[in-house]
Amino acid sequence: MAEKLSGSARADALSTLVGWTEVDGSDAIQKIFQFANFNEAFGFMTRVALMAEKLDHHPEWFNVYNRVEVTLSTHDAGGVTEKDTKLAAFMDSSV
Ligand code: H2B
Repeated sequence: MAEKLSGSARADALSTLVGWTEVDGSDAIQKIFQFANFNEAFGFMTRVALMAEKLDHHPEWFNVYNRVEVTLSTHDAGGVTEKDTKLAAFMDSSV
């Protein structure tokens, strides 16, 4: 099972990401993505969904029109693992 990231390994992993912040009160990271319109937002979600299935690692997310709010954590590990930072990096490269 993936191990929760902590200490310098966590800081290093998070420093490679753009715009992700730690969630208050839970071991998770979050980011709000804004797009030009619903079509762009849903295209992004579709690309991410295909990768999430491939990785067997799935985001918590909420979409209204052009906005996608994403929370990532590894439920099986109870916190942020390398699986989350990898999926976050993929999201950053998929906008
Ligand atoms: N996604 C996330 N974010 N965390 C998990 O622990 C997780 C998952 N576990 N997707 C996977 C599915 C697990 O439930 C299946 C059985 O492999």
